[in-house]
Amino acid sequence: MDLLDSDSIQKTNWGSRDVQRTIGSLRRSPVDLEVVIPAYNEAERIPKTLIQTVDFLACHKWSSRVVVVDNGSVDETAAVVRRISGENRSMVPISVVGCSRRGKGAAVARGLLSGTSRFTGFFDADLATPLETLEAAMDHLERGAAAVIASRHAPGSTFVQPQHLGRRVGGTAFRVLTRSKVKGISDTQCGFKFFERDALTAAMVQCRTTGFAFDVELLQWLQRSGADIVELPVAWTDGESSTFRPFKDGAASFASVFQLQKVTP
Ligand SMILES: Nc1nc2c(ncn2[C@@H]2O[C@H](COP(=O)(O)OP(=O)(O)O)[C@@H](O)[C@H]2O)c(=O)[nH]1
Ligand SMILES: [Mg+2]
Repeated sequence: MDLLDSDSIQKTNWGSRDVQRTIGSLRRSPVDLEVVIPAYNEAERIPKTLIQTVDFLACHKWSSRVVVVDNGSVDETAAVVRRISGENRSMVPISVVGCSRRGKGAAVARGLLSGTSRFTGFFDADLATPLETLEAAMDHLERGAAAVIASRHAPGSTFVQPQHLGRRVGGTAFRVLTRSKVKGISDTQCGFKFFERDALTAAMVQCRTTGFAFDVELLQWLQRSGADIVELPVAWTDGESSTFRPFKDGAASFASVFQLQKVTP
């Protein structure tokens, strides 16, 4: 299933005939919206997430599909998703794809770039951002926005369940660091972002960040292309368990942003 990994995505000449043929063979049946869920050791919480997501999507006018991207899970994430996909009788299909590169950013890039729907985006497996946010997001996209991102720090946003103190302090420092890189955006890291495909592809193929900080680089490239990014305030609930390791992933995220400053001054 994993015919195109993120390494290839980053080094690829997207215009070449061979690549276009490969992409053609990867295409899933056409839908209006593909929802990507990156999943790392999510065997426990993904069943509920998938059921709630397809039930929600099935009630809307847009045709849609859910694409779970699993890379590096050591639990049964992929097997659990395949089982639920097989049992799924909804109009909204569920696919699972792999990705040979590690990291949330690599997984999201893999999921987003392997589709063809007019609109696409991702959210985290813990559904920390309410699913209903997608209605407002699609509304903006259908009216011409290039990207719609959920925000925990835009005016009007609330915390139903806040993160613990350590994450809040780290998050504040990260926001200060990224403020000059992504202008006018109050929260680059909320795990809920949706896009118009052409705008997304042009920005995403430039991205090199594979870890948790990939959003910063993606938003930066979108802004450079003049894309209209809408920030939506949300009522956010911190997930019970997080795959984010504060020291390892935190340090890597800060390092990625410093690196970004060097590469794209
Ligand atoms: N495929 C993939 N998904 C990841 C990876 N790291 C994190 N994720 C997913 O990214 C999302 C991050 O959400 P979460 O664990 O709640 O992190 P937090 O909200 O930052 O605390 C979840 O859906 C994770 O399963 C990874 O290396 N690969
Ligand atoms: Mg979370």
